[in-house]
Order: sequence, then C-alpha cells, then structure tokens
Amino acid sequence: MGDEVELAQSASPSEDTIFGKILRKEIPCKFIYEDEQCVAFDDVNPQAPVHFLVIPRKAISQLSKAEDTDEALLGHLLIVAKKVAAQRGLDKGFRIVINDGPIGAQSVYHIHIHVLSGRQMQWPPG
Ligand code: TR5
Repeated sequence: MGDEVELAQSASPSEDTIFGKILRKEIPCKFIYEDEQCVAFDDVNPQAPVHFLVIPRKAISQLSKAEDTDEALLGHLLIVAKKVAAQRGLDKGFRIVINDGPIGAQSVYHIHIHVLSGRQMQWPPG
C-alpha cells in the first residue's frame, strides 16, 4: 500500500485542513493561478512530472458533500484546471483526478482537483 493510501485511510474529515491554512496564507505556498473563487498550486508530493491542484476558496470537504448550489463553482474548477494545463503547455493531454473518502484515497478534506501530466498515464488507475 502506498504512503498516500495509508495517509488517506487514517485521515479524518475536519473543519480545518492544510489547504485552509494555505488559503489563509498561514502556510507559504506559491499559487500558479488564483481568482476570487479558487487557487491552483503544485502538489508537494508530485506523482507525475506535472502535478498541480485546483481548490476552491470555499471549504467543501469532498465531492460527495457538495451541494447542488456548488454546480457553477465545480464547473469553474474544471475550466481553471484546463486553462492552467494549457499555460503549462500540456497540449498532449493530462489526467484529472478527484479522490473522495477513504476508498477514493482522499487524505485532505478540502475538495481538490488533481491535474497530472508529463508522462504516459495508465489505465485502469490503481
Ligand atoms: O489524497 P488526496 O486526493 O486528498 O490529495 C491530497 C494531496 O495534497 C496529495 O497529493 C498531497 O501530496 C498534497 N499535499 C499535501 C500537503 C500539501 C500538498 N500539496 C501542496 N502543499 C502541501 N502542503 C504545504 N502540505 C501538505 N500536507
């Protein structure tokens, strides 16, 4: 089992997360994109040559807890993901991942979109 999966299995949803601290600038983090609704930054433990995260400023813990009223925000995150991917020159493609809950190997309970590229992705994912 990978470290990230072990971390995910021991993670518990909490009001405050490391991403909340990043958003409040309590932890330094170089944003590669930001607007009034979301920010993007490189993953600290990249699983591919390019691996960045797009997170909303709103603290939605996970996709399964999102509300119908979050529809536009969730769409916005995907549009930002593809714009930043284009800025990073990912013209041959990329993979989007959203982990949800322990089975989905989610370790940080602030919803985030993973964008991975720079190597050939495999299918099925592990
Ligand atoms: O497993 P899930 O889908 O919850 O993904 C959480 C991701 O957050 C993992 O890919 C981690 O590597 C990433 N992560 C964790 C921390 C962190 C981060 N990315 C950027 N900066 C981070 N800081 C400062 N601290 C972390 N604990």
